[in-house]
Amino acid sequence: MRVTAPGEGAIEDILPRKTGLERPPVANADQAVLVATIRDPESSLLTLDRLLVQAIYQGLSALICLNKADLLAAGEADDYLAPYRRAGFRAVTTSAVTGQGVAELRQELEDVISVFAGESGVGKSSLLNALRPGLALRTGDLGSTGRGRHTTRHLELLEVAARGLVADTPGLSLVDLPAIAPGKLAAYWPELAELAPDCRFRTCVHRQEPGCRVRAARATEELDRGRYDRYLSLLREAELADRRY
Ligand SMILES: Nc1nc2c(ncn2[C@@H]2O[C@H](COP(=O)(O)OP(=O)(O)OP(=O)(O)O)[C@@H](O)[C@H]2O)c(=O)[nH]1
Ligand SMILES: [Mg+2]
Ligand SMILES: [Zn+2]
Repeated sequence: MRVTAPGEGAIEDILPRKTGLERPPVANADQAVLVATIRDPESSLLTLDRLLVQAIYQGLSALICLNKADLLAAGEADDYLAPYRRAGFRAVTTSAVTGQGVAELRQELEDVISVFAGESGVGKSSLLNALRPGLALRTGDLGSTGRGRHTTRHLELLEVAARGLVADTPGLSLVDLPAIAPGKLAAYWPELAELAPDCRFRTCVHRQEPGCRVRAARATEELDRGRYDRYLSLLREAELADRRY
């Protein structure tokens, strides 16, 4: 930008961006770290799946971070993450309180630009504080509703790992699905995309078409039911959005 008069400026050039997240706006990010919790708050799996679709759509690699491990019973974290790991997603379990998993998370942040996303109150700012003691980002209480209070209100880019930059973002509780044609949604669902070539119809959306390999996999629980059901929810949304245009 060039200043043309006090308080005025002219845009001279617009540089191309590698990737752009619509909300939050972080240009040139490589990786999305999607923070979720099972308890205090119980974050929504539909939100997590939505964020995964959005990350893949934006060309970002995705890392799932299940935080507040200190509030979980043995085995709970692994059960929660199993369907995601089977689908090929990387996942870490952390606690910003005890420090569990923080070294592993730091390793995943090296050499890339990451953006933290997830519902308010899941501990995004707390994790960054744990990654870099002395950072002292503001963190919030869970309000009387047991959900977060949107403590982080602006975006900051922080160095928390070797050559690793991270953007702390205000909590995402409602993320609009990018405009994906219903027929393309399964392409953003790795475990569905893998089975889809074996469906009878090339245009199969894996709901009730005959000869659907995905439905067959759901019946035998080869495919996680929750993930499949949430795919159907987002498929419905994509169809409704499609009809509006
Ligand atoms: N028990 C437990 N509490 C945690 C952990 N991480 C964060 N908290 C608490 O959860 C609350 C919310 O943490 P924040 O770091 O502010 O959450 P956030 O995701 O940044 O929230 P927004 O900025 O509102 O999006 C605070 O009271 C933290 O102390 C954890 O690993 N275990
Ligand atoms: Mg925050
Ligand atoms: Zn199918």
